[in-house]
Amino acid sequence: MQDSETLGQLLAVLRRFVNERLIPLEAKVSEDDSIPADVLAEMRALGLFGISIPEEYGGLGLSMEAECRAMFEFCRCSPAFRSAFGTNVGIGSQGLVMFGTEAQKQRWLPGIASGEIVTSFALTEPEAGSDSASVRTKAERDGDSYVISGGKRYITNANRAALFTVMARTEPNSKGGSGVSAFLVPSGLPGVSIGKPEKKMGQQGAHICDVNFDGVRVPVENRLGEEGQGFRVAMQVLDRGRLHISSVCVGVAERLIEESVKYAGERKQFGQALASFQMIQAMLADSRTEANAARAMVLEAARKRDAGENVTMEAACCKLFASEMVGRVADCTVQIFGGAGYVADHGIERFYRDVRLFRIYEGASEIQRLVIAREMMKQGG
Ligand code: COS
Repeated sequence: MQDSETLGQLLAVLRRFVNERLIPLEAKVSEDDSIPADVLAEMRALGLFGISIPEEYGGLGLSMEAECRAMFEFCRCSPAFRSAFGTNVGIGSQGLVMFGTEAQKQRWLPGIASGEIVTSFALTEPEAGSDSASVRTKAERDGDSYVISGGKRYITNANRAALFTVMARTEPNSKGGSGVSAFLVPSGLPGVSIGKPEKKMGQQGAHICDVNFDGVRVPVENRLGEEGQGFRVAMQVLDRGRLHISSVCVGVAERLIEESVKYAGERKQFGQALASFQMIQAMLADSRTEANAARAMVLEAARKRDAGENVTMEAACCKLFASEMVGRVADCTVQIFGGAGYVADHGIERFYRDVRLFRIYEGASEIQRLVIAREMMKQGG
């Protein structure tokens, strides 16, 4: 789906769905720490689980630019809703899309696109967070199988996942990324166990869990890419994922700006609307400027990626700027709402907690800076 008219229709449908269906449910989802099953079914029916999956495998086949535009629109609601399909669209499926064999794609992608299969990306470990090349989970070759053992940490959607992309070390004596391979591991295999969802600062309704692999036997056909190529698979998946998350940050910022403008127009102090005070106007203007800048950066990087260019540096720039931007916008929003921003009723404090994660997952801000600087040295600027 690449023509602008069809994309325009999708964006209009998403706007209506978010406004009418999701925003009214935000408080309940947060309180219950769960998204109702009928809402998940509606998201599946809208094709959201497969927006990035090629049409030949049952997805909507959006370009990166179109996917980012869809997220600008969809993410005007609690980020927990996006998380329900985020792994299917991003880090849980894109290794398969980019590096999968035709047989692997035929087997898994249609179910991922429809949302029948939830996917999850298992890279992080207790001792391998930002230093993701130091994974200790091992995969030992045994005839036509690999036997996987090790523990993964903070894995998004693990409790709902039917399929994991698991990064595991196939060369036991190797250090760093070179001895790591990627595997497609169905969650129903003997030896896979999932921990309880963690209690978190925000994004209730989205879940992360530990996952343990205890002698899990997977056939050689489930290896994704060549042996030893798994870290590259992970990094390329993350390059793309970082653009996706950046567009999520822009969407959330748009919602917060809308809320701020509305509240500043309605709320009166000293006999005037808050919006008439220049110190409030400055916060609104700064938020608008930064959100526009992030939007423009994301779209430019997405277009480059669609044109086949390497966007490692651009994706890291976007993730760094957009995640920090939405943090500042959320802070201004709390400030504009004042006491009402701090108490739970208006939901602003919930967004303030929710957006904190954007500076941490899919590569912390410090890692984005490291990636940017390294690429600058390589590229000479
Ligand atoms: N695309 C393709 N290949 C890449 C790549 C990319 N974006 N980034 C790195 N690689 C390759 C390198 O070319 C190198 O290959 P060779 O060994 O053949 O030279 C290999 O991967 C190792 O890369 P590097 O030396 O840069 O690894 P480091 O351990 O020094 O650093 C960082 C890697 C820190 C950038 C990486 O671990 C990272 O992104 N960490 C954050 C992880 C993260 O985002 N976690 C979030 C949880 S997952 S949701």
